[in-house]
Amino acid sequence: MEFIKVTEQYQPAIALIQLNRPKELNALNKQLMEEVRDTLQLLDKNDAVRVIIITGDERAFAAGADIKQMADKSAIDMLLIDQFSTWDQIRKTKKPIIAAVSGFALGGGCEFAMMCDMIIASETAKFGQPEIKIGTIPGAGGTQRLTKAVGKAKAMELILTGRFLSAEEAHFYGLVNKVVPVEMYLHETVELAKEIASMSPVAVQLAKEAINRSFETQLDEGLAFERKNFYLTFASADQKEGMNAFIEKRKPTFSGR
Ligand code: DAK
Repeated sequence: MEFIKVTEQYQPAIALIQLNRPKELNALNKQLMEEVRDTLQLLDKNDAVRVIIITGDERAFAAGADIKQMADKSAIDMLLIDQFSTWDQIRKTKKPIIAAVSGFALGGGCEFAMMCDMIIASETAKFGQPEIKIGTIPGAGGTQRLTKAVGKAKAMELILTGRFLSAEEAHFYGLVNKVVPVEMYLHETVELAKEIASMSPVAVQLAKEAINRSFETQLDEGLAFERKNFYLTFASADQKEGMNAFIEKRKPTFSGR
């Protein structure tokens, strides 16, 4: 891998993907996103990994898609390169992904963080969709996910002006789960990952899938989907283990079956 670093830590079952183009503020070029996609597909199949963390470095999570790679492209070039299929595959990851964000999360970087399931931010994090300043608009979900996260008025302001949202504001608007001092953001993310990794991975996967459904369906359909996944947990050894452990007053050990 040229543009990412991957660390797998099986005790607890966590994998860390670090975006690694520091000089370019982790600008997301085509190859970097393909490396992320390939890694996520492998991690999704690896039973030893239960939670995935994606991070950048202190200065930047990612300052956007690589403007230098896009600048001279035509609409048809963009259509044929079809980077969206890579992003769509990333979105299909079944295991929970937590973004650990410090510094800039802009444009595609903000969209990438929002594609993750949760965000832990350092106090220095800055979120934004500044595409308007370079004559374009968000293309990887920014107009949809940011609006759902922060509401219409704030999303309009951010996307139409390109202004940045501080970590504190991002927390206020519900875009991020928690804001911590910069020296703590990775540690805090690992703590959250550990807690999730101690749960039944089957139940975690089914819950993630059901939550994501709420963005795509009306309530009736979403509730029916949730109900099916709820029934499905009763087919798992983990549900038996979890409920028996509660009754026997002991800690459950989840096998992922
Ligand atoms: N692309 C390429 N290079 C970038 C970059 C980017 N997005 N952001 C920063 N860099 C590079 C800079 O060019 C500079 O490189 P050198 O000049 O040293 O070679 C280096 O990183 C350091 O940046 P600065 O010197 O500018 O650092 P400052 O601290 O002064 O400023 C900044 C930091 C983050 C405010 C500034 O770099 C900046 O405004 N960056 C651009 C932010 C931006 O406009 N982002 C949105 C880009 S458009 C798609 C998926 C997604 C998207 C599109 C398509 N498909 C699936 C098809 C998303 C589009 C975008 O994200």
